[in-house]
Amino acid sequence: MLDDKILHFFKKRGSSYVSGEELSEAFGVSRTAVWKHIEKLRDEGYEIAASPHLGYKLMSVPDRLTSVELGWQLNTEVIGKRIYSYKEIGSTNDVAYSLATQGEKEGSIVIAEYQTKGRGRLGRKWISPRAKGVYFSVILRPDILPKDISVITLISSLSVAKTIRDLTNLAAFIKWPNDVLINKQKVCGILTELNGETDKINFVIVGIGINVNAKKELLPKEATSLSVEKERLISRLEFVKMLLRNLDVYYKIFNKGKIDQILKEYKRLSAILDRRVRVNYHNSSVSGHAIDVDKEGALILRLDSGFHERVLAGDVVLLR
Ligand code: BT5
Repeated sequence: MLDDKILHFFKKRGSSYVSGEELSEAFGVSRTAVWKHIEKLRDEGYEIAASPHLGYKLMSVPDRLTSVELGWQLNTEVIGKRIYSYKEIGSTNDVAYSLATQGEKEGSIVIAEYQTKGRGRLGRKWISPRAKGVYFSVILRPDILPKDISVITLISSLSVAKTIRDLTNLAAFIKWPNDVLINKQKVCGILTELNGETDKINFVIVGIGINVNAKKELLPKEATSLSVEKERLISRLEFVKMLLRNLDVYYKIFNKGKIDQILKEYKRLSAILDRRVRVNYHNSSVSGHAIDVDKEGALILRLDSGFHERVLAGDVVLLR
């Protein structure tokens, strides 16, 4: 798209002016056509100064999650090497899943400003207020067995909690297996889906939803957003770029087999370890003391009987 090419041209120039003539020559279009594209970019929220003698200069970019903005100087090795961005989508997980089925490379992401069919686990809904949050899915092809898939959710939740802490200083904690909380309220949910056979993974889709600038009224009762907690708007663009870099780093550490290092950081940010919890799953539940998370991402509970139980999935309720 010419708009994207013009943006790239501006970005490469940094803070200097670009003349209309230069742009028209570079892209083989008339100066009027260049001007029309500049107007279109302005309509999208880009602030572009125009001077009769000097030409155009990019002053500021909108907080939009486009592939051009996200990919600019992202500098990751795997995660986000290719970015598919949408204004509206059913579910980013569904689109990522179908791309992966067609052979899409590991690390590609699908991101959208709005989801009409945002999903949680077990057919639950994920509310995705338009342009207020971050909703994306990453395609991974990890060399692990399907039974160890929880470790991918573990890496992802750690990356989210770390990003929140680094960018906002808010005390984000991870609620096993797939939530991130601030002040005991859910700010992020993760949906990890797998395609594979009993002993082999073809690909994994990690869907991450984060409430960034949504007001309380737009969210479910027990949810919060970064802006509600921080009492100011947060740049979604900055947030996603930082998160993609953190995911890239932790996924690399994981691929080097250093899961111990990840677990150490994870446990420090856990909202449930050393607490009494109930885990609900498959129409039943189990209560106990959360004592550990193991290398496969499973939760270890100490039951009242003294026995240890290894839990692979479920919904955790903090008891006290
Ligand atoms: C999750 O499921 O928390 C996983 C959510 C994953 C969402 C991402 S967005 C990008 C990608 N594309 C998708 O379609 N999905 C992923 P679960 O643990 O089952 O929690 C679902 C429950 O969280 C719902 O039943 C609500 O109670 C609550 N919920 C829904 N929307 C929420 C929101 N925006 N913030 C906080 N809680 C929410």
